[in-house]
Amino acid sequence: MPCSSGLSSVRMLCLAALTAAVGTGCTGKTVDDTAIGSTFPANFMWGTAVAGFQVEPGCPTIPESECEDQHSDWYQWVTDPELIADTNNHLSGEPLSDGPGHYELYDEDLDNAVALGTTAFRTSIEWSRLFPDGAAEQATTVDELMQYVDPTALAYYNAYFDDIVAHGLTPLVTLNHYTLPLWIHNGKACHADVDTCTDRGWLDLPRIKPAIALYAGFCAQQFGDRVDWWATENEPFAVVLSGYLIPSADRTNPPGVSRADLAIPVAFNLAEGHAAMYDAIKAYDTVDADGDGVVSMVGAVPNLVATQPLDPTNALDVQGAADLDYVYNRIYLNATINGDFDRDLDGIAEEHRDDIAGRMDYVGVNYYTRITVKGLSVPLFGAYPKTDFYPQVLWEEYPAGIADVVNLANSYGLPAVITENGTQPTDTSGDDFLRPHLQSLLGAMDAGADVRGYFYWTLVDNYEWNHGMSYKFGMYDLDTTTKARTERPMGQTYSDIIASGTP
Ligand code: IFM
Repeated sequence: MPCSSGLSSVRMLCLAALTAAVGTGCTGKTVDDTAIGSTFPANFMWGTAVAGFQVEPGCPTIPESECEDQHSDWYQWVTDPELIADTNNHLSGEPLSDGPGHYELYDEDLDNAVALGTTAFRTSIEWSRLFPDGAAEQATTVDELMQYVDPTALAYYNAYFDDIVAHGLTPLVTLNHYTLPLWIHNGKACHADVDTCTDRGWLDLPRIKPAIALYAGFCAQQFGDRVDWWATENEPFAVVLSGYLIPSADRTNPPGVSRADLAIPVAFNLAEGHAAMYDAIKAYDTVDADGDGVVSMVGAVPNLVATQPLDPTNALDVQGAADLDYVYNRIYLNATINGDFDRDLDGIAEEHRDDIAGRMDYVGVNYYTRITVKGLSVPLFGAYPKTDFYPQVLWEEYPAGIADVVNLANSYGLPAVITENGTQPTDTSGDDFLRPHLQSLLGAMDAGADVRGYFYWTLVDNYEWNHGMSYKFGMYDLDTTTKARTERPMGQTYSDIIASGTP
């Protein structure tokens, strides 16, 4: 993927610019010298991050029917022959069996995480693994859900969280890392006709909100004795952009449609989903797992970008950069933290929701990139005034921006956790990528930023959504045939930084 783009149409450029974060190796190193000499706090969470759908498949001996969760919208999206055959969906068609097989090999992966010196581990639970069929929708309480749970999945997660804790790793658990059960979101049917499909996922708020809240409450009830750090939703803006607004070669999420009239409501439905999950976790996680006096820390995980005007002396560009920051970074945070809903994206929140506000204990920040924009005199999406930007420089790794995004999170009065930051490592990425980002992060903390942890994306090469295994972000390289993991040179740099507390 290029650092800058000469794509001719506004629409094509935005397709590439606004989809989910994928860093690909362009550098814009800025090292904050104030960080040199200071150290990260002793209790700082050092981790790596994975997600169930991406890391579980590929078991060496467990049959695919158990190793792969075959009941999610994403399973359908990447395996359905008709969807794959349609090149507009940009699906690699790579079999999930090429994945790392974490479902079977998680103990080895946790050993590897410990070998790096990490103290925490971010992973996710798959809703469709616990509740593979729609019968679960008959439950009206968390306790009733137990009769619909898949016992194999429940046993798996219990053993999994036991093992994470036994490795001395603090779990940070995402409840919704994109995937939804097929019974609540039939991405193929909605891709074919989003107006008439019946299992509509985030489009059907009255259905998904209570269902996802019960699922969250169930997880909190079952696993809260080992988990204190919860993340409700991963990269809600990516769900919106790549699923409903501008699916592209960079990322297509199911249902992969281009409908601004649906995309914006989905963004606010995700905010409502977060709040419902937050309340359920608070009600059902009653155990302080690590004995630090805090029973639960519940946040969401937006992917935040650093934004910059193409020409800082051009008022339109300056406004465009500010508006990209508003739409990409702030809409969801304003809604979930302050209860302020700006449904027409005009910069003014017409609606305040007390039933949504105040439901965030920390902001999980996925940080990958800076986007440089040209301002537009008319909005890209006519009905939404704040969409008056035209991305020019894309996927630029920009270490200084990590300070910008934690300061943005802190500006809401909340601590930040870097829940993802990563690259496709080369032999020099320890010095080119990791150190500069962590120097900037430490510089921000020296200047007062409240940041509780850093999770590198990712531990071992995994299934990068529509791209399959072709994107390799791992601290550990994966041999897709033997499933052997081999530490990349950046791993040693990470270990050194963790051991010394100094980047
Ligand atoms: O692999 C993804 C992850 O699932 C969400 N954040 C960005 C990563 C790299 O693209």
